[in-house]
Amino acid sequence: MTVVPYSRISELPSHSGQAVRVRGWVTHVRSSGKVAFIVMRDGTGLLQAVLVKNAVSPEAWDRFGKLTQETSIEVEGEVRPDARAPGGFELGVKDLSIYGESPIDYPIQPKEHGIDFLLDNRHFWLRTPRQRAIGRVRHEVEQAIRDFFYERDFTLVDTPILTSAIGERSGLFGTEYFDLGTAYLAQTGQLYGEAAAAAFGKIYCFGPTFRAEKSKTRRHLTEFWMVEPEVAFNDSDDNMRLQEEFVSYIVARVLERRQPELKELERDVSRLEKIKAPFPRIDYSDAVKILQAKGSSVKWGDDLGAEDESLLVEGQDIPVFIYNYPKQAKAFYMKENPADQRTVLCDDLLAPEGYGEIIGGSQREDNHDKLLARIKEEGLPVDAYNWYLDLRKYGTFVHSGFGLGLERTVGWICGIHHIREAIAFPRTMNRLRP
Ligand code: NSS
Repeated sequence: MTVVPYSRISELPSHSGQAVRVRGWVTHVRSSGKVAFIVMRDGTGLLQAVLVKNAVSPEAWDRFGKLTQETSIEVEGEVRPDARAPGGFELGVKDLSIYGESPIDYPIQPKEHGIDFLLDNRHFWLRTPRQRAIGRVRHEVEQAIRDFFYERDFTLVDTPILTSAIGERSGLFGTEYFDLGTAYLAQTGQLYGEAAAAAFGKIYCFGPTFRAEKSKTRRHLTEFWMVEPEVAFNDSDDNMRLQEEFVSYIVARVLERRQPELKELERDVSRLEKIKAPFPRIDYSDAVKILQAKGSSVKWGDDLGAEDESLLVEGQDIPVFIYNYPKQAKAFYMKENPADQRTVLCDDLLAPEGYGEIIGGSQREDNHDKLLARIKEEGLPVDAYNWYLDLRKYGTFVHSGFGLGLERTVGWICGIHHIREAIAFPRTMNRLRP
């Protein structure tokens, strides 16, 4: 007996005229009494499977009658071209089996659902075309990130998630750690990345980071993914060049390989096609003047809020760097600007279309005493930073790096409103399930 091979729906065009078996989930069914249609999906595409009553066993015909949305099934039959079918091919069914039935109260129905309902049912919401498209764009962005750094000979270094208190200013999640007190979930891998840069020259880390920020905005998650390169002997200028090359590469890759997904998302791709390096650079002090002229109440010394960011990118088609912020607005590790000691050598990269900051980067303070003074000024526990200070004691070096937020980048590329849809199972202040 010949065994009919399994095929994924996306592979069917190469099996035209052949018998195959396909496994997946029913999206909908219809029947005219003698001919029945199953539309099913397997994650790679949609398939129309056609049963003719006289051509299948009575048992198979009965099983068709039991199908509901999300029933998991296997169909066997012949692949044939059909211009009207999704994907241009349909399956002439010889046999149908049911793996798992699905009661008719399946929560996600083809109608409008509220966002809380959808998030409560995230495990099912993921099965819908739009969410799948976002997931595939994210997957492509992650692959592009890895390829970009691999092609440029960066070494991937996985930095710890359980840390002693170090990182950014925003809130920390703590957990009991044996006899050593409290361990904190990493807010950044950067400080470890700096240590690794002295070992490998060019590195990046890429993983989940955690911030107990009490912000309920469309740009904040409590768990998000960040990619952080760190390069020995790069200064702040080199750092910005790397960022614009990196962002252009990621967008180009999605345009090249994910057109069907962008179409599903109804993304205006002409906006993305404009994303090419170099990006404009605005000095922070100039940015403040621009903002004040536009009526903002921002004062020199303030960090820029979401509204200010929107005002700054107004009318811009491509991302914009704002660089050299005041020292007091930024993290302790940023290098003092030799040309203006009130500021630090850093940059934020703001995405167009109001998506806001997707990257924060800086040259790092490489002078031991200045760094120590900043740690003390911020009231940070010097003990916890001894190893980090050592990097400035034994062979200090000019170095720079940045962190790109994955969900914000995916949100922008997909053109979605809230970044919680850019991760499979989002974590926010009021959501820990599913
Ligand atoms: O705080 S950052 O601006 N910078 C750092 O963490 C540095 N240690 C990076 C580095 O130089 N290696 O965060 C970087 C990016 C920021 O631009 C956002 O895109 C993203 O990380 N980010 C977030 N995304 C989602 N949710 C939250 N809460 C969030 N916070 C930062």
